[in-house]
Amino acid sequence: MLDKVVIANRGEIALRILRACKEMGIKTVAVYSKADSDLMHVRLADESVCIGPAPSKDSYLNIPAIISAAEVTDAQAIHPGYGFLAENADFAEAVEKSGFIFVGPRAETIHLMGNKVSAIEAMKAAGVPTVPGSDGPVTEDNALSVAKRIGYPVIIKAAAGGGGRGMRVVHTESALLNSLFVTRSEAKAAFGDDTVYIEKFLQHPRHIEIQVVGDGEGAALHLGDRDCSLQRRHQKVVEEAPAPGIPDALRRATAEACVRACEQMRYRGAGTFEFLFEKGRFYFIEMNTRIQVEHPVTELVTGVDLIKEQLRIASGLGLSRRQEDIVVRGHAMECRINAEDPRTFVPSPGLIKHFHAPGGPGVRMDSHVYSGYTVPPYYDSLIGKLITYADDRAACLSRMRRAMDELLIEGIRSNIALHREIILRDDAFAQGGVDIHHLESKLKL
Ligand code: MV4
Repeated sequence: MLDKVVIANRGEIALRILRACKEMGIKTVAVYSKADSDLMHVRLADESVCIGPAPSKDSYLNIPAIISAAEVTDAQAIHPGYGFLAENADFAEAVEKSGFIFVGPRAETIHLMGNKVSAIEAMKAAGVPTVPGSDGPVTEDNALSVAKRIGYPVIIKAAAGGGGRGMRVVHTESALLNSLFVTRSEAKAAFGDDTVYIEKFLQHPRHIEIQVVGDGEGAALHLGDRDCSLQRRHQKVVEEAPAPGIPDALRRATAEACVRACEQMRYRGAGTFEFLFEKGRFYFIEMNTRIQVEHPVTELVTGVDLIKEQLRIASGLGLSRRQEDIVVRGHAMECRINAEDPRTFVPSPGLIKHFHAPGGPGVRMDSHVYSGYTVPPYYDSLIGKLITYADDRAACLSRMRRAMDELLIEGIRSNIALHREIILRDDAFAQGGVDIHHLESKLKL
């Protein structure tokens, strides 16, 4: 097993990684910016190293500073968490070239999945269902014929984009070539790569993703699915596992195709296959090569600690289970708690005068904040995740309403009222299976 790990992140995920390390007897090194010396995981870590000024580009995105921290503390491995450098192939490569273990896939895999055109190509080869589209980069010469074949509306996406960046919907043939030009220019400016591709635009899909783990040597398994359809401006707000109302055979067939893709690429570590689900079919759109914010819902329904699994894999111990050992039982739901105005969504950093976390049966609070903690203005506004688990979805939702009423955050604005008053009281949400537009449509009323 690994002896000492650098946690190259901040906030709740840094604390989550620290907790897993401590339980496994792994020593921890916290790296933090000048704005973050009061973080809970910095206090709890065996060692800590300040890696630079508050802005992310000078600290959590500073590759040499993070690698230096691993060198001076004589650590063996670096866990990137999510966001920041987690899906940066150059970082993964620099970590391994410097003689450390990157807790995640090989740089080559991150690179392959980072390009959405090559990711889709790899998925097709493994039998994962994809969206009808251009089958590779689109050109000014074939765009009109591709769009005619698949039918309007279509969506033009940047190959280097993802997560909602660099896309454009086109409803008519007359608008296609101009949109192609604009999307290409924006992709070039944002990513330094003007490669774009076309897909059929699905108008009312759900966002369902499948969690996988691989040992890097061709063994892989899946841990079921999550429904992340409740989102606003590409920011997930509530996630749950399993996705409600999906036929079992289809659920299993899609997950098994993901496992085959992992086996083919000898995938290493934890990963997520993102799908759109519409009219009874799954369509692959992207793969995330990191641990995700919403991993706890999968942990609660499977009993697998995904961070420990990442650390096991990184240390060369392989997977802790076989597919037959994985059983999805009950239902879990996660509400993201953000330091933001519940009506305007404007970030609300500042002093948390009082914080009280809910408890009781089936309740988990993943948060780094405490009474007297000041949320700095430099990073994203996620300050915690309230997660509930119960035998079925209705009981899980009822438990979430109860737990959300116990959560107390005083001194800053938070989206607790959005959860309590809008989402957790919504009949359509209670029914299950709302699409990706549901929350935004509801907020417009
Ligand atoms: C789509 C789509 C409809 N059809 N692709 C947005 C984020 C990025 N991961 C892919 N996205 C979408 N791709 C096709 N062919 C609609 C979206 C989309 C979306 C997807 C998942 C979650 C929220 C979303 C919000 C708006 C659009």
